[in-house]
Amino acid sequence: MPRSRGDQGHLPAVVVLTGAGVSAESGVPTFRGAGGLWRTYRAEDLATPEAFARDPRLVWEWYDWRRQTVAACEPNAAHRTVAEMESVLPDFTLVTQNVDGLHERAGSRNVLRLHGSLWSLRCTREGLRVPNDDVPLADIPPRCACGALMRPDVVWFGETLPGSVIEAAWRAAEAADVMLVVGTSSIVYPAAALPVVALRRRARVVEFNIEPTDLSAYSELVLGPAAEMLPVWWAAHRDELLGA
Ligand code: BV8
Repeated sequence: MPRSRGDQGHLPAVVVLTGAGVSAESGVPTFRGAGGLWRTYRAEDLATPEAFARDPRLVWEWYDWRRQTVAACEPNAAHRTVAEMESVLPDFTLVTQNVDGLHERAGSRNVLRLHGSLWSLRCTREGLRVPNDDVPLADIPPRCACGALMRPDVVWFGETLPGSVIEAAWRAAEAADVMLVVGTSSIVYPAAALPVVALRRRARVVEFNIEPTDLSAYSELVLGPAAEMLPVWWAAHRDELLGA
């Protein structure tokens, strides 16, 4: 288990980083796996500022379809386990690459959303953010009260992540004693750099995936569906992490 930081009273700092795989068993398509979104659509055709500038209606039709798909899904046991960890561990940080909102629906309260949210729209002129959970969307493409186009409030390829969010995630990774990496292909940066930051600080990195990734050579890989394996791992390690 994690190194002590000297004082005996120190309880381990635990960070959980999730990707699309944590929502797979809820029925939300992943991006790169079998049946993944990027298998059906080309990321550069839909998840870039250029794609939106070229055809905002097409991009919004894709996001409206994704919102409808997610709205029909429920959080799974992995999301619920993460929410329970947050409620009992004194030093816990959840960082997600997901935009589906299932962590929040499972009860997670403090979520560092690296890539934004399907459930927020942003005015392309003023930057104003508007929560919106209409499924389907009333208008496609939606417009702001000022008349300008609204865009999905997500981070597209080639766009920088919200500074405060990635900085908080980076600090948490640097301070982590234990990092659980759940359901991510560890391909997209800067999110994929977070486990490397934790490893450099000699943290214990445990990966939950149905197949190995580039991170697996440096992590403890727990093979199997997250909704099954994460609750089992938490039950086996809860006391250790609580310093019991
Ligand atoms: C940035 C939009 C600074 C929201 C997403 C060249 C030019 C420009 C940039 C780059 C470049 N080279 C690299 C970059 C950086 C680029 C990048 O990393 N590209 C990759 C593809 C190489 N990153 C960026 O552009 C980021 N911004 O760097 O800004 C900058 C700016 C300009 C120039 C340089 C730098 C922005 C990244 C965010 C992009 N937005 N989506 C949306 O519509 O969703 S990325 C997309 O991938 C999603 O957000 C998703 O979160 C993310 C990661 O995917 P995963 O979550 O890992 O999902 P995936 O399907 O890949 O994997 C699922 C995993 O789960 C698999 O391993 C599978 O085995 C597993 N699994 C499946 N089922 C289960 C399971 N595990 C457990 N249980 C199961 N049941």
